[in-house]
Amino acid sequence: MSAYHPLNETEAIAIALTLTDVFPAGAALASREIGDGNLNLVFHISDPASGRSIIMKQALPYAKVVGESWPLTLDRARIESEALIQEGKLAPGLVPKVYSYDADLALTIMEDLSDHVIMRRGLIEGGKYPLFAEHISTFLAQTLFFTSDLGMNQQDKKNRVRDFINPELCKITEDLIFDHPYTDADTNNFDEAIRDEAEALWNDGPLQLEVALLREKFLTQAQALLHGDLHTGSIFITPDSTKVIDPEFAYFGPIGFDIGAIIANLLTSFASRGHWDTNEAARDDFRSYLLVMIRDLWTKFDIKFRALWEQHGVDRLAAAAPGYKDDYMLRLLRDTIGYAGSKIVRRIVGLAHVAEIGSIPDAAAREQAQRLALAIGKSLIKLNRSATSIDELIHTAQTAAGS
Ligand code: SR1
Ligand code: MG
Repeated sequence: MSAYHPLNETEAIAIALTLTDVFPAGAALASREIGDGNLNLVFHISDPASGRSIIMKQALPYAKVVGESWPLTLDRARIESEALIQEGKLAPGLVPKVYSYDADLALTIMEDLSDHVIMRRGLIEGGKYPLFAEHISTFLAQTLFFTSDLGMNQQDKKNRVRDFINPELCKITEDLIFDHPYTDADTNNFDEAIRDEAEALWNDGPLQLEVALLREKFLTQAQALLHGDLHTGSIFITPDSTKVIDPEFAYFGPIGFDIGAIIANLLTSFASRGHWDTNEAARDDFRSYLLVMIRDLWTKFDIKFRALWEQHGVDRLAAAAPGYKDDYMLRLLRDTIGYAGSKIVRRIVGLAHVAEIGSIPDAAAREQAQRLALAIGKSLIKLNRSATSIDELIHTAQTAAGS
């Protein structure tokens, strides 16, 4: 047992060498710090001789993206390892295996997924993932249904809600997604070229009403155990395999938040491929591919969640009351659309951006992508309480893009 301190690569190797069932005694291990997220240290440890490797993820006591002035609980490492273990039971093969967790060092050792790519990067490079909608809809249906009051013992659920109280990480979301983009906050971070868009957000009362309602639900509705930060940077992927990582924001919240998060990030990818993209056919093909994937994702989720409910539902009245199931699924769709919109807006005006748009080299093209993303995001937020079909989300994206 060691007192907490951020590990260096030599220390990471020393700890890895204690994993005698992974690495041969005396192995000459190599270590690389590969963390490119906003919060943690991530070491890739490998043994070139045996070809074996692991990932060691250590929480820092502050938000790396800002620095030591933003302290952050180390308990998020516990939340993350417990969520990964839970998700691994409910959605086998769709998360990395956890080998061990050290509470003192806030350190989780897990399966190395270096044969996969981060989905955000894969999409930037034009990658196509034919099984993604199938895989992620299974992940969402399994993890969300079986941690909800529909699919698990309702007394046990209350104990799990307690285990996953995650106030500091939730506060980040409450501020960065559901507050700061709608006021002149210090954390906001946007290109001067779109200041008019930012100021319009700060003055759009009807939009702020919708965001306040979505925020209220995020604050109060313990519907199921969420991943909590399910963007394309939290997914490792190949054409055959999908692995969801990084559930440190896990808590019991509204189901639509997770589904909306992944759809939002597919739509920022959509917005990044505009008429500035000189290969028009490739651009249109990729955009269609993304929209088909979004429709498939929701449709498959809806079918799988309803099927689990039929087979494993634990709530008598929810099953018996005429119309309840359809009403519930409609509310999930509407939440999904509203949260997707909120998560797009924060990626353009708020603190943390997305590489598919931020890395567009031409400033005018980048500005157009940002404006398109904001148009989609705002429209989805305003659609959230009236939508009746995923087709309305697809149509919103197409209309905003003029296609
Ligand atoms: C201070 S953390 C900024 C963002 O990074 C994480 O991935 C979450 O999305 C969070 O909002
Ligand atoms: Mg993360």
